[in-house]
Amino acid sequence: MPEKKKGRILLAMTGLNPRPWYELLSKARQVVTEPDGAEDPSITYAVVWKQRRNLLARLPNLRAIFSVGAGVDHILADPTLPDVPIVRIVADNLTQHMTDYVLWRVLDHHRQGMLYREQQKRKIWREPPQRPANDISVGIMGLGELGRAAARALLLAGFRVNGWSRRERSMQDVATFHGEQGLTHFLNATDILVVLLPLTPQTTGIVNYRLLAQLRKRNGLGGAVLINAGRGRLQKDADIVKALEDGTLKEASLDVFEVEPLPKTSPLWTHPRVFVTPHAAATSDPAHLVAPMLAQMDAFERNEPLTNLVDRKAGY
Ligand code: NDP
Ligand code: OXD
Repeated sequence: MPEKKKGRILLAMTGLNPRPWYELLSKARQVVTEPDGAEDPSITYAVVWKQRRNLLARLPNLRAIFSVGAGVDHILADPTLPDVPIVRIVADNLTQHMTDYVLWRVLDHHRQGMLYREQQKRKIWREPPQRPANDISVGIMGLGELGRAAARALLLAGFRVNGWSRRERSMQDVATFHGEQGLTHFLNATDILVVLLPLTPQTTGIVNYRLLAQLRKRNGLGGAVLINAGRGRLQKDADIVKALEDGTLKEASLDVFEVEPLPKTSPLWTHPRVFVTPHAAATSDPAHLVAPMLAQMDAFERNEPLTNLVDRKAGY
């Protein structure tokens, strides 16, 4: 039985199955999925994914909000959010999933997976020219927890790596750029663009036609490639289709979309040079993430500081 004196958790999720989270959290603490009224005084923590607007606004004893994802745009979208600390996921398990996804997609584009699948369908025996990985520059937008881990893996696989961040960053063997002033230089030096940015007012719609047109197209891939595993609203779906059609982009791997689930009418579903995954690049696994979340709550109750806090002003 969970100890009664430990802070109680409100588990508030939409679009995600709360069951496994509930089962694991409730082994250690009392958990409810609905507050007992808008001003329920018994709630100490909220564990959330796309919580209902207004749900947290008036809970008088809420001390911290825990995101079950690395991204927190789903939390900050609520204009009534109370002013309490927000903790996000930073975990080896999630980072490894994302690193796998990025490596998988970069290697598939680099080794012409789309072309070979098409050739196989038509029983064509033809070998296109090959370029070594060190002739390809992968540019990562977002050099945070996930971007840096992906960069390390790509370097080990032999690629050249560029990184773009908000503030100036340095990373061994990575050419780093930052801010608006660094963006054009970063794009002009990038063959395969990997987007691992958070969604904020500054990054919304950033992956548009104008940006894609600045990517380098001199590589053996026959054109620039886009991989977006950040957030769907970073991109303009229609601009990606246009860029694919006019040769600005050769191929794209998209894990996230402006509207999710991706509407059945979207041309991205059937585009021959688009690889679609359903926002599954790095799934939050409660079996790995609940224990550290509970440990943070215990530490907080011993007056230790919370870690992996969101900077609300920066929006991530
Ligand atoms: P971090 O907060 O660790 O890193 C964010 C990076 O983006 C930082 O380098 C930051 O710059 C940079 N950044 C933020 N705003 C700007 C800006 N305006 N201009 C330039 N750079 C900017 O986040 P994570 O690496 O942990 O996660 C990144 C995102 O990945 C999440 O926010 C989420 O949206 C997405 N995600 C997607 C998943 C999926 O399954 N598809 C799974 C998990 C996460 P600086 O270094 O200067 O702070
Ligand atoms: C996340 C996600 O932000 O799964 O962790 O999208």
